[in-house]
Order: sequence, then C-alpha cells, then structure tokens
Amino acid sequence: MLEEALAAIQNARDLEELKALKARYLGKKGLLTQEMKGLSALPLEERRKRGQELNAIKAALEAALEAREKALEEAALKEALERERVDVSLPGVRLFSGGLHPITLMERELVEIFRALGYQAVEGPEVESEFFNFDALNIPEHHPARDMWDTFWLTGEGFRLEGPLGEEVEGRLLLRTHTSPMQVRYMVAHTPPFRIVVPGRVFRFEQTDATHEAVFHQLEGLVVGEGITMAHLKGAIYELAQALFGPDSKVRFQPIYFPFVEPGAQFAVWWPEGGKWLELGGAGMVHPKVFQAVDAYRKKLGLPPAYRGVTGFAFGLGVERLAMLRYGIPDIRYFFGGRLKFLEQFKGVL
Ligand code: FA5
Ligand code: MG
Repeated sequence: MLEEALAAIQNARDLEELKALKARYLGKKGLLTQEMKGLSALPLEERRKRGQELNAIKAALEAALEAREKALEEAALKEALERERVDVSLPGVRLFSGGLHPITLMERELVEIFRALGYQAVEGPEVESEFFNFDALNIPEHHPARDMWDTFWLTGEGFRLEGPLGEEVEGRLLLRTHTSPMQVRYMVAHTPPFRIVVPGRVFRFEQTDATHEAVFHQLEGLVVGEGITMAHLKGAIYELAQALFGPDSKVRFQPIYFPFVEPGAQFAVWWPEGGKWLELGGAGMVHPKVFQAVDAYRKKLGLPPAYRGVTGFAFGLGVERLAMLRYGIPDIRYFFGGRLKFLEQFKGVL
C-alpha cells in the first residue's frame, strides 16, 4: 500500500487531487485509519509491531503529502506570475479624448483679450422677450428696422422668462437675434461705470450660405461711464485688432444705421497675413433712448434712475466670421455640420 500511495501522491497534478488522496489514506474513513482501528483485535506482541509499522507509514505519507503540496503551490505561484507578467516596455493604449469646438476656442480668445482690458464677461438667455430684443433697443413694433433681423418667434405657453432681477417678463417670446438685449438686462441690474463683454449664441430665420448661418455666435461689448466717447470705442477695437493680428493691423470705421446707437458704425480690422479688411460687426454710442428705456424699467422695479449724465459705447461682432479666418475655414456651415473629421482637427489647439 505504501508504494502505491507514495506514487499516487508524487503524481498528483493539483491540490484538488492531493486533497482527495489525503482523505483516501489518512481521512476518518481512510485506508490507514481503518488499519489502525483493526489493531485492537490483534494479540499484544503483534499489535505493537504492526502499530509501529503503521505509524511509520503514516509519517511517510504525511511527509510525502506535505512535500507534494508545497511543490504544487510553488508551481501554481510560478505559473500565475508568468501569466500576469506585465511588460512595462509595451507602448500604452491611447485614450479617446475630446477637444474644444473651434467656436469655443475663438470665443475664449476674444473674452481673454477683453478681460485683459478690464472687461467682465457675462451671459444672457437665448430665449428672449420682444421687449429686450427689440423695444428697449429703440426698435418698436412696425419700425422698418425690425426687418434687419429675421426672427424666430416662439409660441410655447407656460415658459417663465426671468427679467434682470428674476422678475417675470411679460410679452411675446423669441430666440434672440443678437446679443444686444444683454445691454439692457445688464444696465437694469447694475449701475455705471462698467465694462462688459457678452459672448453668446444668436438665431436668425435666414437662408444659409458659405458666410451665413441661421444659428451663430456674437460677442457684445458695452462700456458705460462719465465722459465715454467714440474715441474710446475706436481704442477698444484697435486693441482687439492688435491682439488678434499683431502690430501691423489697423481698424476702419464706416457710418451705418442701428436704432440703438447714435452715431452708428460698422467696423473692420486689417488682416495683414491675408492682405484684406475683415468686416467684424456693428458699433456706436449708446442711444439716449436706450438709457431712457433702462431707467424706465428700473423705475418699474422700484430702482432709482442710474443712466442720467453718462455715455457709453457698444459693439457686436460675429464670432464665426473671425474663426473662419483664424483657422482657414472656407464655409461657415462646417462649424455645426457635426462632422467629426472636421472637429478632430482642433484637438489640442489651445
Ligand atoms: C447686430 O447684430 C448688432 N446687434 C450689432 C451691434 C451691437 C451694433 C452693438 C451696434 C452696437 P449685425 O446684424 O450686423 O448687427 O450682426 C453683427 C455681426 O454678426 C455681423 O457683422 C456678422 O459678423 C455677424 N453675422 C450677422 N449675420 C450673420 C449670419 N447669418 N451668419 C453668421 N454671422 C452673421
Ligand atoms: Mg445681416
């Protein structure tokens, strides 16, 4: 029995099998245990002799089991180490990462330029009321100037639009056609002097082409205080041109009509690299009627007038037109066409 048992133990392929062998020989009902139980039936002399034999066999089996167990455990460990081995010299797996949208990049660049000039950036709602988008900006209903902005009107019921101080705003709703309504909202809630820029998305019911989108972005600027003049406006746009295109850039102003400024101008900046003027947007001195509308609204809210004896300038520029130049994009419709191949080009552009 000993020979056979030792061979079986030596050949056990895993711990499982070894456990079964241990039970077979040394377990409660094991072969050796049975033999031991049989001892009491033997005469004394024989019992002693046989007892010694069995004890020796037991010790041999236990030693063999232990040795095999150790060997199997070592083999298992070695195998696991081999299997789980990490080759630290292998190249890593690239993680997918997104990137910022080119319009976000352009917007951030613009905001940073003005922040450095002491402007604060604020934002306003995209759903707007007829009052803030038009009336308060001196564009009453039936005024021909309303045709300058083809409007998406909203018919939804139950939408609560908040005014500058959280009050409910009455009247017809629309998708803002420009960022200028934030001029009025900001002035109602603040007292001059201040300098702000307002980046934001605007909407126009327009046919699209290579330079026109129905949804695009503007950056509004508003500076109000005592003694603000057209020269300050020119200075601000000049600083913008310098920051964008370097010391060889310059600015150009041409008269144009906007109901909420007087005088009004459209401005362009010289793009030295491209050798051409870039029409950026509209600007002008804040119209007295806008200040009056702001103070009238403040009065309705129980606030004292704050815009007597001050002047201000405002401007609004198109972000897409600038980004097209900045990144060499030939068609405005690429921006929101949703093609990953286009957007992926801007990964890491910061
Ligand atoms: C305005 O929207 C005025 N609120 C700007 C302003 C602000 C004037 C403050 C005076 C004082 P306008 O409609 O011209 O103006 O638009 C301003 C700029 O937005 C344009 O110069 C152009 O760069 C851009 N823009 C206008 N329409 C589109 C369009 N459909 N797609 C892309 N960009 C546009
Ligand atoms: Mg237009």
